[in-house]
Amino acid sequence: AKTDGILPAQASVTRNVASLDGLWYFTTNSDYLNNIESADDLDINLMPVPSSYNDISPNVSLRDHVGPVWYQRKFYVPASWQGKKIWIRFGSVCYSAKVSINGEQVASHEIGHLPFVAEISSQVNFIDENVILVEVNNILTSTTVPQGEVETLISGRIKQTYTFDFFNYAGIDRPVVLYTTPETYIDDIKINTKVQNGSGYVTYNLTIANSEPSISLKVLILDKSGNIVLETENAADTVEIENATFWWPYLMDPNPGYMYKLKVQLIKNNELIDTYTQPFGIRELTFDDDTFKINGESVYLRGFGRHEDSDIRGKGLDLPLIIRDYNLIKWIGANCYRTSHYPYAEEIMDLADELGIMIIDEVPAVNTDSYSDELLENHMKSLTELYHRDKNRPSVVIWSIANEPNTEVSTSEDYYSRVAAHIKSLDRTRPITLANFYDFDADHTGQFLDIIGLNRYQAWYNNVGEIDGIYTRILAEIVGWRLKYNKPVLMTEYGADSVEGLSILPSFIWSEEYQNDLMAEYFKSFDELRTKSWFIGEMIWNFADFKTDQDIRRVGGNRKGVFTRNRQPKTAAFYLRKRYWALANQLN
Ligand code: GCB
Repeated sequence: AKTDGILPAQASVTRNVASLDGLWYFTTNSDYLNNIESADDLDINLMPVPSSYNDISPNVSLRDHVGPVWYQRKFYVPASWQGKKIWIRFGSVCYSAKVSINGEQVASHEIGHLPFVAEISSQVNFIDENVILVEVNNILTSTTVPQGEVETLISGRIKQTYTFDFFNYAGIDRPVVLYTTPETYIDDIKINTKVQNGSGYVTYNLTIANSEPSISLKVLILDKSGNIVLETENAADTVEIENATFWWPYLMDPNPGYMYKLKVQLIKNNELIDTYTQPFGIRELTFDDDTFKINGESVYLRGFGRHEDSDIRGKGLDLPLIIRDYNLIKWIGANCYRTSHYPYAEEIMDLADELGIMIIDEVPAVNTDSYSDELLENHMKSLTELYHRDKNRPSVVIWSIANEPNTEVSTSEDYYSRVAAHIKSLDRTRPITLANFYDFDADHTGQFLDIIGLNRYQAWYNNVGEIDGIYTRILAEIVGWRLKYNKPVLMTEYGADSVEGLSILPSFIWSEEYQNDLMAEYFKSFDELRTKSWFIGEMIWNFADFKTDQDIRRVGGNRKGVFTRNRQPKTAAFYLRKRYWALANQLN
């Protein structure tokens, strides 16, 4: 599959888009491949796209299925598409996909949560129905990102095991679209911005596929209201926009998330042959040993670790849910979250751009515990693909190259030096971090990072019940990392589980009171640290409760959310809201 030039499908006067979302035939049994419509290995042999398949059925064998499943549907291609290039684009398939059209394989892709496209012009027909079959496989091994292991249980059943703390949902979990481009088309657009004295400097670079000398270009920059602020004719350029409106994070400006558009037009013999409009924001990040700034102003991150997770649909894209989530993020006054522990849907990222929510954009590398060249290659591939997808997003302010890998073993040193060098070879405009779990004296990776990310569970996994030890211990740990590496430090995770409605006084673990009391002690240490410019933010774990694998430490899943899984507030949400709004008013 193609994973660069991965611009989202966009309908325009030169391009068509048709959705393939809806109900697809589905089976876990390859015997039905020639007659999937009669498959009876499950309840109903129809599966919604987009969705994870695991929780759609009451059937445990589907929830815990390991190995391939098949999705199939039919579609027509309009006759008016003849003569154009026809493409198919998947927002994500977890974990790997093989796509065939009318019996011919057109694409394969590995690593979930990332988009891929394939040209299918010569496989589709215009006279009859077309059949698409997608084989989806959820198996994780020691060289997939993330890692997992397949075991055979005493019953003979195959089980996927993994150490990461969220359910290994699988399926076609983001939209599938067909779209057209002309023969010569805009394949990619790259935009970088800088700010100086009220001006925005926009550097863009276009990739035009199958270009020829008779083709000329027009590049327009439009402001949010659609007024043309600039016009050029070059495929690559740096242009100045005077009195630009900068992209600011939520609550740092009355008008956060201001987006411009770069509109590209390809013209041949006075005729428009292709056009694509790329949104972008004008902002510049600066970072050094002591600070992290946006447009020259220090930013303090107040936010969450999150998950794409909800009842029934698992990680499937769900528009009501994502709007609800952003409403809650605004309500609570947060300005940031980390896409723990994998890239989130593009629809979610678009809203972050437009609302001014800063994103720590994380690859799917979570809990890596053994290193190999093959793993390294896949890990770097996930970063490359994430970069291609998200490079133009103003909301992405930090790349996270891993969550809680084993950074204690000496082999991690060489491995992360390469991972870090790889993302730096693609992008030097954004700082990089890693959410760390080990002690500073055992760590081998901080030297390669711009920002140290720390996940800490004082008074929960460590010293449970000892809320009065949090302040001293957290200060000591954070200052220890600072002294070792002399770099900005960010608390990427802290928190406690609570079951909504469980009230216990004096506070006791799992109660809402305990979660609140624990937060209060963390806040004390953060307030002490905030006096230093190098302590750049706090992100509670987690925004909402989420499903995990079965584990005696989990009650229907991880309950560290300040919201429940169906996005209602626990008492912690009101407490956090008070703090985040106070921070916003004080700092900005
Ligand atoms: C962590 C992990 C996160 C878990 C969390 C927990 O450190 O990064 O994935 O969910 O702890 O609650 O255990």
